[in-house]
Amino acid sequence: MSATTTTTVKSGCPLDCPDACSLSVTVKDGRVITIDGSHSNTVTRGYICAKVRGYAGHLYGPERLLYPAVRRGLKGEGRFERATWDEALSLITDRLRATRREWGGEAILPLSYGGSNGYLSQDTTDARLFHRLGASRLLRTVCAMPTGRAAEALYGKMAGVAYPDYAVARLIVVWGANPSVGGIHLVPYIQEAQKNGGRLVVIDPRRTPLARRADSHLALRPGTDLGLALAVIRWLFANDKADTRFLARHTTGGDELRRRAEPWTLERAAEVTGLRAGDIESFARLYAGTRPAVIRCGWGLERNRNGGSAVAAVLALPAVAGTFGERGGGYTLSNSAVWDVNTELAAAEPEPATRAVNMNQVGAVLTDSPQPPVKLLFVYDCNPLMTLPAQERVRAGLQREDLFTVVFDQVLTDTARYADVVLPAATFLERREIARGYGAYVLQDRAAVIAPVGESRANHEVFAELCARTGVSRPGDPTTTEELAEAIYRSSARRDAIRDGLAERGVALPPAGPTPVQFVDAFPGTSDGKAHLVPAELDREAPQGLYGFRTGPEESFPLALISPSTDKTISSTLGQLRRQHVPVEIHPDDAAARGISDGDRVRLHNSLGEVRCRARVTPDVRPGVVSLPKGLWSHNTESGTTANALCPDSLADLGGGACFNDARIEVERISR
Ligand SMILES: Nc1nc2c(c(=O)[nH]1)N[C@H]1C(S)=C(S)[C@@H](COP(=O)(O)OP(=O)(O)OC[C@H]3O[C@@H](n4cnc5c(=O)[nH]c(N)nc54)[C@H](O)[C@@H]3O)O[C@H]1N2
Ligand SMILES: Nc1nc2c(c(=O)[nH]1)N[C@H]1C(S)=C(S)[C@@H](COP(=O)(O)OP(=O)(O)OC[C@H]3O[C@@H](n4cnc5c(=O)[nH]c(N)nc54)[C@H](O)[C@@H]3O)O[C@H]1N2
Ligand SMILES: [Mo]
Repeated sequence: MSATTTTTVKSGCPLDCPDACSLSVTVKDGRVITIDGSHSNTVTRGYICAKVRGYAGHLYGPERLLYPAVRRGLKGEGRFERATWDEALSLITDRLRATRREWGGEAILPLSYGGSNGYLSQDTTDARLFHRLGASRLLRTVCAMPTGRAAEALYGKMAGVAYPDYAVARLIVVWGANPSVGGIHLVPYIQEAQKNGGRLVVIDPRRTPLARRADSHLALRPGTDLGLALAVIRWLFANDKADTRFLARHTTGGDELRRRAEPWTLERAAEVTGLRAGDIESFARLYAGTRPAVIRCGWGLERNRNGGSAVAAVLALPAVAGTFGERGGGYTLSNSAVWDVNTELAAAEPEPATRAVNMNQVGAVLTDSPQPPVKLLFVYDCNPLMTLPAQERVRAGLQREDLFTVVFDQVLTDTARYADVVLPAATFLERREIARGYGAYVLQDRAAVIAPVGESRANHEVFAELCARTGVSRPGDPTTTEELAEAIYRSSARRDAIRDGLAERGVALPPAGPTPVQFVDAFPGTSDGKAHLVPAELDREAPQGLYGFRTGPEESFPLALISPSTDKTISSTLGQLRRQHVPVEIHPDDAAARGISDGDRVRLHNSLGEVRCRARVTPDVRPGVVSLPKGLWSHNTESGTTANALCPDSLADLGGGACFNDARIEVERISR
């Protein structure tokens, strides 16, 4: 009889979510049995989402990659033959070298995004490898670029209102965010505020769970937030509700902002947003007259042609109305910058000045034959076929016979089926990881909970080995897990606070005081410490100037398609566990006009592609808008294509950001 051992081990979730939950993992005989929340991260409060509770399905499911493999079938078919790590890395090394020799380093394109949000597994030895090979640089633009540009220029990425402080707010505005799926630990604090008489306003084209419980749900047309925010700003100035003292003392650009908001009368905003002028005015009045008032700005509003200006206008609101300076007042966007980790320093490798590729346009780059062409694509920490816009262009690129594609992932994704070589990656439970929240104020450094499943290996180890094999390693490079962790901490301006927190509690918590209060103990990180309401750099960057509202090119498709997050996946991560087909949501009026009933098969199409799936007829989306979630896999629709097949690869006004929520399509019933 063999003795069984069961232990409970602490971990921290690094997946791409604001909350960064602290975890308690039960391990029996080296296998993960259950995963639950702990209290180390104070906002986790002992509970976590169902996705991560079911993460054992990701660790041990049939899609898990257990060893390296080399393609034997056609691209896309998913037929591979097992190889050793040595064979796979030799093959990759040869191809990296040959590509560089024949076409130059820029013919190599590393493609990575949010799969592994941890500090150890991204921008460490991977950056070193690709930078030193002189590879094309990747502009990581699919998410958070417009919000990041706006937040940095206006406030220098000032720390935001902490989740627990939402409980004391008297007005909470949830703007283009859906915390009920995308950061669940904010929700109880919002409920607490409501229980204490606080008001809730939700600004979203869909009736989200919070919109149902809100005092006011402003279901605007997607991509029109700029008009709404400027109309509120105009109303505040016009009705003597602007905080002129605050504006004079703590901001620049207030007068110019007022001038730019001037055309946005309630009537014009109503026309553009599809809201009633009276509802906009009521919201403006409520925001002017309620304290503390906090805005939770999400990412739904950034993903369109005016998204950057929209976010800037939303972030300007607390300055104009003067909601800063008290607990529960101000705004929250991303708090990722508060740890001040300098990844370039940590990797000991500055970015070279090689060709920069906007990842929203990878499909075009792979198919348009730029000089030099991309001949080697190295995909890790992302699933581009399912998460980039213009899916059919991406697919056409991945199908190119003369493209050598490496996919380094934990599971056999739809993208991995197109790989020439697949490499198995270790999950955060199989290696050390340093994970920080971008909503919750927390940083956790946790050791492996189990041994690597199969032959999977950690990113930083594999890229360090590729550095050595390609001959770009240098003496003194931080390379081992311990050296890299040390370099990460050393690069941070907050290293002492982090180290003390980790030593005392195993987690590092808030950067200042109990939690930071904006303009009391968190101030703008701009050059002069003021909020810049019309920053010159954004004004230069936005095609029509900051706060300019771009319309057109004229659309020939009548419905706006949005693709929000769901509680089943994180982007496309864990999508292999969601087996069912997923329907598109359409409003009863739009369905009736097209003879579509609930459950009918429909075809969604525009000039970029098509999706065939079922229709769910529901008033939860506003008329004129259809919704098909982000993060689907090919098995989730009848056609094997997803919303991304319909998403344009055009760019937002700031940061080269994605326009996922700026798609126009038509929907038709498929006759049986
Ligand atoms: N239609 C539409 N598309 C969207 C969006 C949208 O709103 N609408 N949103 C966009 C947004 S917000 C984002 S952030 C992007 C995200 O897009 P991606 O960056 O592609 O993210 P995921 O789909 O989560 O894929 C991450 C992959 O990394 C793998 N992975 C996880 N950890 C590791 C690791 O340690 N090592 C390696 N090698 N691999 C690992 C996972 O298994 C997973 O397959 O999608 C974007 N796509
Ligand atoms: N469960 C789960 N959690 C996640 C993720 C996930 O995929 N699943 N993704 C993670 C990632 S990568 C990110 S970036 C964050 C994103 O976090 P959120 O910003 O909360 O997520 P989204 O679902 O992209 O968008 C939020 C809301 O914006 C709405 N929306 C769409 N277009 C517009 C618009 O033009 N204006 C306005 N006002 N609203 C609009 C959508 O209907 C949606 O309800 O969440 C993270 N957390
Ligand atoms: Mo994201």
